Amino acid sequence: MLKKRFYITTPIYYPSGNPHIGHAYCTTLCDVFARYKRMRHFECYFLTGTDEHGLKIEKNAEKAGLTPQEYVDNITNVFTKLWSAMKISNDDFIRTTQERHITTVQNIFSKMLENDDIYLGKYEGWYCTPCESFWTETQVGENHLCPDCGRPVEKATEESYFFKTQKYLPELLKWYDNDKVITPINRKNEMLNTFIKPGLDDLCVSRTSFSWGVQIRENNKHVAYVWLDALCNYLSALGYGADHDELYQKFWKSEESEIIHVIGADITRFHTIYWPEFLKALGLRLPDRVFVHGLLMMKDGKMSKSKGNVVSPYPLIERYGVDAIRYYLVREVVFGQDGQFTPEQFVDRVNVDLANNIGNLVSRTISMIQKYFDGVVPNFEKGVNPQDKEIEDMVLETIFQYENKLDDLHITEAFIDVMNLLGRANKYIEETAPWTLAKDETKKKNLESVMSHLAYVIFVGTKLLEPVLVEKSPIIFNALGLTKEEYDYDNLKNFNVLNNHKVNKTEILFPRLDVAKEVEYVKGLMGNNK
Ligand code: ME8
Repeated sequence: MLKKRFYITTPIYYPSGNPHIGHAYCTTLCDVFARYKRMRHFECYFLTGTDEHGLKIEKNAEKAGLTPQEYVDNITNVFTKLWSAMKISNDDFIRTTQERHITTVQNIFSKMLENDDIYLGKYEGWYCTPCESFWTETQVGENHLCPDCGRPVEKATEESYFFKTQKYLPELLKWYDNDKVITPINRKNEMLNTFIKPGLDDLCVSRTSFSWGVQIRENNKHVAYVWLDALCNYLSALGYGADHDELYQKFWKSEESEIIHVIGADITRFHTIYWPEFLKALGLRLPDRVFVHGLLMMKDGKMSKSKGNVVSPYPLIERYGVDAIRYYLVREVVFGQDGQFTPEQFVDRVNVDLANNIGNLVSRTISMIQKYFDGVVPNFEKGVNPQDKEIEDMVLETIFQYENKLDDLHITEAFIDVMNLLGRANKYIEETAPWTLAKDETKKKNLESVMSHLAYVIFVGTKLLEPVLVEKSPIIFNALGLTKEEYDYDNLKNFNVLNNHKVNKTEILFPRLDVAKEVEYVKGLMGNNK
């Protein structure tokens, strides 16, 4: 069934330190998917937010001499400011300290208790505070280190509620039968081999040793385990169980909605084992896809707040513009694999792809149309020059591949195809040598065709890049003389869209960077996350 609606979520981040480029990576990916779907006239709901409860936050707040609420208010503010600076188009921002969320978690907990999915027991095990995760003896090994983050764990014993993980295991495995639900597929195998086959323990879903959490109605000594609390955000933001639940009906309940969670590899277990089980316990449908992206690493390993090796996106945005950062993130880190942030690659991407491939193509084409045709794009005619058919076919093939790849979440590859199309257009200029054609009156038709083909390829390439290049694409459309109605996605395959349009000179779209100087500058930012 072709789904017409699209619900996409980022993880809700811990406001336990300022956001870094790793968070920006995940949020940008989701933003690009959301913008792509909207561009194709899907009804889309894009959610992000912050995960504000738990022991780690409570401890951090104490250290800072603030109440937990003051502490999370401050940092959440930094997150929302960053998203607006990065032109993130989220439809909502959920905070787990909001009343709407707290009520939903309490209702969900009550429902699970009523259904006998949760029981009261005693917990003895190892706890990793930074990850807010319990581990068994075997999982932490001899050295008592957290299997996720490698930091020391602490012994914990307390009365706790437990979720019966075996009860919904058959349904979980049925969901796993579909190879698309967890992408890339090796993540699914990892879950099966590491957690499911050795035997899933019941999950501890409440804590009594601290109070900064959602209080359980039935037993006020307990707060909900922060992961149960956090995962419910995907429902609470839609108004699940509330009086006004239109969004829930539209984007979760309706089979017409495609539900996609984008997460980092560090939190796969929660999203692909416990979350689907919680949903089954509530009798709800499961997400269509959980997309696990790789992590952005630094030379000394995973970029993380506690290691202090993080890069803040702000100074990058200020110096290079938001499009450069967005493009780098989407293009450089192959979706699903870990990527390494290096200043050299960053500067290279801006120069090679943005300044040369796009910027140059646009400015050369506009100047030539002005010089040879008084700024008016000649009418499009097919197949005049020997290379024209190849260009026409390549445009249609690129659009086809782009849609298939983005619909299947292969984001990096989709944008590589678009860059290849623009690269081909640059080569087409060299091959057809318009400056030579212009000297020969009998070659006028050839020259017209080169210009109309170039203008059209720029339109298509820019439209396909629009979800990434949010600032520069309207400038390019304007340079081509297109109105908003004309540069609608539905016009993408209309070869004649630019006929007789008056072009305008643009500013320099992406200034070429001085490699040595800018590499030094970016190096200076590393480790500085203010
Ligand atoms: O885990 N590279 O929050 P969190 C790429 N609150 N992405 C990175 C990254 C890196 N170096 N570092 C972080 C939590 N991320 C929970 C989530 S969801 C119900 C609760 C991204 O602040 C990546 O998407 O630790 C990762 O999964 C997420 O931030 C974790 O953010």
